[in-house]
Amino acid sequence: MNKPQTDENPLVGVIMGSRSDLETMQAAAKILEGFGVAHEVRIVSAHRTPDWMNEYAKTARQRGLKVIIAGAGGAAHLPGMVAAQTTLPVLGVPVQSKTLSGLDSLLSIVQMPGGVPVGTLAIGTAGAKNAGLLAVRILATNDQALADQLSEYNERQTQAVLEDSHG
Ligand code: RP5
Repeated sequence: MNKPQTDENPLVGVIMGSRSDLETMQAAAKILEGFGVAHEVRIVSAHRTPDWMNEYAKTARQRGLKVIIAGAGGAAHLPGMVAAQTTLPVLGVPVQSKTLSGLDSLLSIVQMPGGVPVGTLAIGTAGAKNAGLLAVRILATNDQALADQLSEYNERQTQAVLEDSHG
């Protein structure tokens, strides 16, 4: 459990409240891998490992991270509590919960008080995928090669839909 998955000098931290969130959050890691963005994947629980969460958030910038993607389900306090303790951009992914289908996760993450921003994505895998893409877009503001890769990604996506449409 909590096996670190770390590239050298990670730029993006993909963290989640539980191992049970991993299947969803792999969608973010897969995007980062596809774009060749160094990242790490960690289980960091706001409720079960609060000290570790504090340490992770407080040291993230000095370790060289540029963006944190935080996924959690149910009483999903992880993204907000991390955002409260770092000046890095934090992207929150509401994981689909069994009991309330992720509406609880979404509302827990999205309703932050003014002054402590979390960029909240859609519930589930689409949200995780888009968090990965947003992290790449943030990094691409200062990286032309990454921006070119994003253009190619968009072009491939468009072509795939057109091919589906025209047969
Ligand atoms: C949250 O509680 C986690 O993010 C997870 O989505 C949810 C349930 O966790 P487990 O009981 O499956 O470990 O902290």
